[in-house]
Amino acid sequence: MQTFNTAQFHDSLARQWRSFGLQSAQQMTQHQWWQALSRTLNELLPLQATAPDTRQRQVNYISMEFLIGRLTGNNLLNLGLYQQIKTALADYKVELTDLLEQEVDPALGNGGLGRLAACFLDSMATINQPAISYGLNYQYGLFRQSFKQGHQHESPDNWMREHYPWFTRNETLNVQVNFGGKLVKSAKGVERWEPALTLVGEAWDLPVVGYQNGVVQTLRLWQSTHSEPFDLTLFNDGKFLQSERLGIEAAKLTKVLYPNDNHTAGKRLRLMQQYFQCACSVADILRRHHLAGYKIEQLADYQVIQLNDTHPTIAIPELMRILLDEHQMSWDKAWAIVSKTFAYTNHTLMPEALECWSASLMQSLLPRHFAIIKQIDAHFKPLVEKTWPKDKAVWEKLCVVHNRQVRMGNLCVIGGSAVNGVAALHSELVVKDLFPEYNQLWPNKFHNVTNGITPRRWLKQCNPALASLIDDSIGTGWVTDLDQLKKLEPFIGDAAFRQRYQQIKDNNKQHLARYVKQVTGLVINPGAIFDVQIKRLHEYKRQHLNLLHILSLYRQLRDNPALDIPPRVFLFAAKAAPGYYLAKNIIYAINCVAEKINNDPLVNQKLQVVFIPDYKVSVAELIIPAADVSEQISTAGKEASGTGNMKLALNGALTIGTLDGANVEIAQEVGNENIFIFGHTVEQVNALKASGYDPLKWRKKDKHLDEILKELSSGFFTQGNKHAFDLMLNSLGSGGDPYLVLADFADYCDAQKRMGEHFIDRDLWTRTTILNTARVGMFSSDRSIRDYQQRIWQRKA
Ligand code: B1N
Repeated sequence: MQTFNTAQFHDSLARQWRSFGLQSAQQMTQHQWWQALSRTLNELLPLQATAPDTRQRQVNYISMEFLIGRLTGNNLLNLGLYQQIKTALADYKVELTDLLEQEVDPALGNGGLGRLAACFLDSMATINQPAISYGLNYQYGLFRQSFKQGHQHESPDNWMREHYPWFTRNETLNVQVNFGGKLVKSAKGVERWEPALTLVGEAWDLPVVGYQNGVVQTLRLWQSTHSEPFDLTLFNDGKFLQSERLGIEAAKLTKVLYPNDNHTAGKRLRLMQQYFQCACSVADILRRHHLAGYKIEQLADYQVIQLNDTHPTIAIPELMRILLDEHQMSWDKAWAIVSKTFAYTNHTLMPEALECWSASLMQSLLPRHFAIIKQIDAHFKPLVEKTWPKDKAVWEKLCVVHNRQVRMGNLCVIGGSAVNGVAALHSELVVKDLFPEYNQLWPNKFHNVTNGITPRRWLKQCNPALASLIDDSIGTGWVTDLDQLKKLEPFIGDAAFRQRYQQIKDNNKQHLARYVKQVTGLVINPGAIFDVQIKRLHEYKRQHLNLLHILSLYRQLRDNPALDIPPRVFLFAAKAAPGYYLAKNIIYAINCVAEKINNDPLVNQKLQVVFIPDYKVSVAELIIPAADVSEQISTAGKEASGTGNMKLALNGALTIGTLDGANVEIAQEVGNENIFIFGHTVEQVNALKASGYDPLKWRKKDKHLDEILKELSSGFFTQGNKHAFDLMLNSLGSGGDPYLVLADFADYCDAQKRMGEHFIDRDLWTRTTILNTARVGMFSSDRSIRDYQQRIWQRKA
């Protein structure tokens, strides 16, 4: 808990309103209040920083994405100042919760991968694992989403980073980054890189506040500029546009976050972003290492660089380049350091997400790095040759550069000391399906670290009523030791506790219903089951399977309006990558079906469908505490982990899901009777595919399903347009249904039915939801970070 100096606080606040040109605090707008409060807190912070423990290796977490969400409320909570500030502001007649709503929601990430990085920041600071994290300071975050006649519309997310009050620009940390040009041979035959372009990386720091422990770490986001962004001579000659050309060109680099999730597009600018981020971060890591008084040879003893997927892989040849070219180290000595320093987390098995760069692009942009990568291959070859003599196929699979492609996953495995997957099942598949031969070479390199979520944001902050019920029941220790939630189990026998728990859920549902009314105009029934699917829109996540079940209920209700089922509201929230037309078509289909159902008086007392626009962290914070049912219905083997599944279960939603990703472990923790599992398992999926899966056969043998699909192509939902859902329907038909939607349909409907029956017994339902909260303690990101410490960061190489 921080000590709070009221006088200092008011002084600092006064400096803020004066800086706005105002005469008193009362003249501030709500937005200025948020700015002023945040700047004030940020100014007070560094004094509270605790020196890191230098006996532990420091973690350098590099990620292209950090989906941090709003910071002011979270920082207040972690500082332990929430109540005091609330009271202090009340003196000015300012309501803290209103003020916190003024904050933009920084969207510097796409989905699970970026949000995981943000949860890890919170946990590393909270358990005091010395760490610094590196990313990019995008001018535009993930696009904002709205719907026009049911279609997704994207607009730029200009989140005004220049005025974000939590940033501190650190001018002394600028880094120069080179691109392009060529390699020239010196007289001694040594190759030297003569780059064609040099950019400057500026360091923009955000504070990462540990939970009530005095620790403040840094998230350093690099922003691209030019050392001479403006040419005065050109300007004086009247060439105004040209005079700013260099600055504008440089700023392009960190202009916008690529909006793809689980997909790679192979664009030149993206590779430039990756290298820019890695060059700045590696330079900064070495600067800090030298500043601490250590020798370059000791790098791996004091630093570990954790790569969040392959996106920052180019850091590996970058560190090699520096050791070889700037420190004149031998290859073997440099390699020994590099391969001990890096560790890699794999987040996906989806082929379209595995990064491959064209060799010619890499060579033209980073000629020295490309040469180093080829040398890495050359040094690796003897080991492969020794293990699989004369086996060309194995070598072609394991080398980095093949068919004029540079395979970043291979580079990570060869160049790092550890590889981990993000859930037990996923880590098993990483070894079995992706890297079996590497596992044969280096069995000790491969690990599992199951993902986690921070209980600070995903329970204490987003669901304060449930958090205080837990505090009252078992004390406050759970916030940093989530396993303590187990102590809630005996309370399922306590009727008063159950009633309070249920009341909190009901209140949260009413709160969400008000938000839905505000953003969509739709009035939803807070007494209904709130069944939510909130995640990126992707074919493998199968939002269209959910849609088919909704259509099944719709048909049943039309056939029999008296059908005795509990009322249900299906809530979706999801963004589709702008170029992903199939995903956009699924959004459109859901919106069209929603429009029809919500306006059909025959069914709309029992069935409603909402697509909440512009899904982002702050919207997740509203939906999750209000959810009754959590849809985790990806095709088995496709979702590496999922983390929304953990947040929802923690907040008392029951999962309906496949045996995929972390669902497997959630089922183990909560017990099979407290979760609704359905669908083909990984083995069954593989067998079905091997035997030649034909969706038409599945459609033919299920009349109900056939009718639903027919109705979708009848124009019934689209004012006669029979082709409106062609993309989605083709994928389910002649497209071969690659994610087995039709094969899992019947079992899914059956699980949904069981779930509806469970809901009717309200007391049983409440007991089950309490057990979910009580039993998911292992999914704290504090536990994930401790696993990283034990299995990867503190392991002696
Ligand atoms: O990473 C999350 C997992 O919980 C999810 O299951 C997984 O889908 C997600 C390329 C990705 N994997 N790969 C990406 C994101 C952006 C991009 O440009 C790939 N995201 C995941 C956390 O482990």
